[in-house]
Amino acid sequence: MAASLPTKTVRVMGVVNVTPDSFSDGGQFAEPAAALAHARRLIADGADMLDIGAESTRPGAAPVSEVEEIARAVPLIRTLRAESALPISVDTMKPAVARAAVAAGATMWNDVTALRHAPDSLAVAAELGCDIVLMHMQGEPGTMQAEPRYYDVVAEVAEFLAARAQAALAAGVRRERIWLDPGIGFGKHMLRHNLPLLAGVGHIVALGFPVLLGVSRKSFIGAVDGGRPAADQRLGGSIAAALAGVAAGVAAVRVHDVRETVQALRVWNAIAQAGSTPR
Ligand code: HH2
Repeated sequence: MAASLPTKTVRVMGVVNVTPDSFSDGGQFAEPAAALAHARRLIADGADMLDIGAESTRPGAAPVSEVEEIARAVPLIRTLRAESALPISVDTMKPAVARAAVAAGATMWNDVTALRHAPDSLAVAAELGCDIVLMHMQGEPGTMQAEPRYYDVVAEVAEFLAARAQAALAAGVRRERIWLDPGIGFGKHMLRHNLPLLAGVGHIVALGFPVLLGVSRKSFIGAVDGGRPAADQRLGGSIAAALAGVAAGVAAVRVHDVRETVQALRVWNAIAQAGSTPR
């Protein structure tokens, strides 16, 4: 009898950047056909959800108009929704883009500004009724890496996220819709802030909302690895950092390399199950 595959309890969110300038995949999927093929590949590789982004958040990225962002993201979301029931997230700070994405079939709004970008962000989030990711970022994408400062990065990020969750609840977002994300790499010094924040991510989990963690291919991995490997040469470090989050209880990891992450989680879980089974 064939053994069944070990399950994985942490969800894997596959990243699809329909952008010419993302730091992580350098515009490989900017063309609609390439983005669709990539999304299908991530689903086949075992993604539990997809995150569609049409504007890069890396420092120095060119701003994208609302119209352009919708034109890049919405047809892809519509096509994917027609062929799959998988949860689809839209990575945007613009309420109008979130609204168009949800109308096309997205089920989650991933906002790196934690609903602070536009005056109507909170109200639109409540109205849409979809899942909402509230992410921590110090400063603005363009300048956030200039001189990030914290007294206690873990406490400050936790305090910020708790306050944004309260703001969302007060605006009418339902509690079970709220996700939190510490925003690794967003207004954080490469080693001085990202590493302690990852080490303390359990304090974010303890706030009582599901936590999404995005460490995949980020610069701090290159910095830890001394020689600054390029973004697509950071897989080992990405998996190590994701597993650190898993150990602390995160609910989902946002990754570029879905197949390898799913394998890592299956092995992680198989070991955990073996440890809890009487010998
Ligand atoms: N990281 C990136 C973008 N969006 N959203 C959440 N919730 N958490 C993250 O850590 C996060 C995010 C950056 O990665 P990527 O999408 O690959 O790059 P870019 O913003 O340049 O498109």
